[in-house]
Amino acid sequence: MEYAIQQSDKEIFELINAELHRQNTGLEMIASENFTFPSVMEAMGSVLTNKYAEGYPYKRYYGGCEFVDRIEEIAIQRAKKLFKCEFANVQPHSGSQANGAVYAALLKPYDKILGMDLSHGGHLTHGSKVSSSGQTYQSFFYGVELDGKINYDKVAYIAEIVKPQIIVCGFSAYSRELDFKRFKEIATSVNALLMGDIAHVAGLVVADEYPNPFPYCDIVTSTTHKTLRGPRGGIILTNNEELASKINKSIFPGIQGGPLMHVIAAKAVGFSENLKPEWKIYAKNVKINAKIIAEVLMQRGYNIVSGGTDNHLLLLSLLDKPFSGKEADKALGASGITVNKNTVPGEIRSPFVTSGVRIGSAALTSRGMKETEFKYIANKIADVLEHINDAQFHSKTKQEIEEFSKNFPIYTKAFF
Ligand code: DSN
Repeated sequence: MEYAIQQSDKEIFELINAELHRQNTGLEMIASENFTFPSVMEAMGSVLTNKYAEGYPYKRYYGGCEFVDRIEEIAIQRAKKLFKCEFANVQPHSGSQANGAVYAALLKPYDKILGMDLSHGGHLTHGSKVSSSGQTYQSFFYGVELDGKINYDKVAYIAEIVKPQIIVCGFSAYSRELDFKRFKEIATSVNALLMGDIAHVAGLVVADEYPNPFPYCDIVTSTTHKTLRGPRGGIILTNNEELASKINKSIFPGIQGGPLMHVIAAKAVGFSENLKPEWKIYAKNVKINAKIIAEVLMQRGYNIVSGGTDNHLLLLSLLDKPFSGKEADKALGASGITVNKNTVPGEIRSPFVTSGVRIGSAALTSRGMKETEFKYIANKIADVLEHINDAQFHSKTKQEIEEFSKNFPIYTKAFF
């Protein structure tokens, strides 16, 4: 037997292999997902998982940290180089932890957060009432207009009324560029700090394919696994030493315990990929491919929120169609195309049903798919939606997709 787990836990071994098959034979188009590098997975599966290292490099509460100190130091140096900033904390376990730590560092309970409305493309951690960000702090929201774009004059107007301590600019479902400079002007005018959450677009930012939040944002948070294509995790960046010190304390001992050293090593390995010249080509292709999907779907009579995309994602609005985002998600899933249902501006359905579908290009670009393949896929999406209730059509499409996917294998094994 090749792996210990094969013998010790056959049930989980088989399920992990089933997931490998699913990833290889379907089309992964969830905008927040990607296929990370085998080298990143090797670091994640390494002996580093055994090590406790509370604290920060060379200032730990445990012995035996001489190697993990160097690893974390390298991850920090690479993050700073990549994002062109002065301070980086690479310990957040996730993007949500990163955001929570920033709030805990810089706000008092009941202080005010102004963020993008979840149903307009924001994120739970930008003040949603079901998240601690909306329960510990008073949260207020700006959104998009019916054209799907942010109206900055309106953001300024809301900020003037609310007078928040922190303004969050960032999103999980917005396909246009953010004007970080304008956000900073608004934040300055009300004496607020500006936090940029670039979880979705970080991989494009580091390739200069999306505006850089620095020097405008006081703090920048991100995940490392979306367009950045590294391991699952978070980071916090800033140019302000005082904020960096507060944020470090907020991550540890504030809200986290022992850092995940295997993931921090994997972040370092992922950053080294992001620093290579090839990364710029990847990021460029991610954007080109997202545009192709949007163009084909519009040609096929579908509405794309804001009329297109400037990044890796697009939001298909089904408000004018006789079916919901949930039904579209289900039909596409049955056809081997994985997306997620998503609310759209002017939403008339619940967040569990929705009138939209969010589609991303990052993962399939990692598989080496290009213009021809993305045109084929976008047409398949339109075909499936035209046969929304035809289970036979879905299963025939799934077979075609499986054949098509075989030309773009992503992993030959499940364990690294
Ligand atoms: N779950 C992520 C997304 O899909 O955008 C955000 O946390």
